[in-house]
Amino acid sequence: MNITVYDDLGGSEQCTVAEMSSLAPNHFPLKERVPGVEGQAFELKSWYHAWMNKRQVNTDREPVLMKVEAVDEFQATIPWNQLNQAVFLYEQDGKPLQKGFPIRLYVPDGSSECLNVKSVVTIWFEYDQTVNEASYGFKNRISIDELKMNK
Ligand SMILES: Nc1nc2c(c(=O)[nH]1)N[C@H]1C(S)=C(S)[C@@H](COP(=O)(O)O)O[C@H]1N2
Ligand SMILES: [Mo]
Repeated sequence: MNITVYDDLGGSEQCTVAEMSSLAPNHFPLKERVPGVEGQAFELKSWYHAWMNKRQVNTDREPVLMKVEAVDEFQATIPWNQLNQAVFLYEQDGKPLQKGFPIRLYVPDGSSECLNVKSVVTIWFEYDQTVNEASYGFKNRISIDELKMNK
């Protein structure tokens, strides 16, 4: 299963877990940042900079937020300043994740444990929106009929 990453400056890329984690400069056991949780993680922000550099995109501008979406359409939107300790868990016991595959976000500095999104498959880095608070939940799944009824 691929992970699609959008940088919101017009670029996007599909990566496998192996491609993402091999680009990441900083790997460690997750329990160093999230006590009690086993597995290997890589740091989000240093991965982000490596990814932008690899694509030769100017990294002078930091994103203002990251948004992620999971296989089950659970989403989280997180201000960049809550992501300093954020990591992606990608391996447990040397194997792909059984829970949270392909990768799971952990946000130790975040406002809620609900931001630890399992099974992330889409990532967006946004530069222009303003958000002060993190949010999470299931994507709106309003049918056309409901939209008509609410008119
Ligand atoms: N993909 C996905 N990730 C998710 C959720 C979800 O429903 N789907 N729930 C979130 C919420 S509300 C919480 S509290 C934690 C629960 O993590 P756990 O399953 O490891 O206990 O996962 C978060 N990540
Ligand atoms: Mo939660």
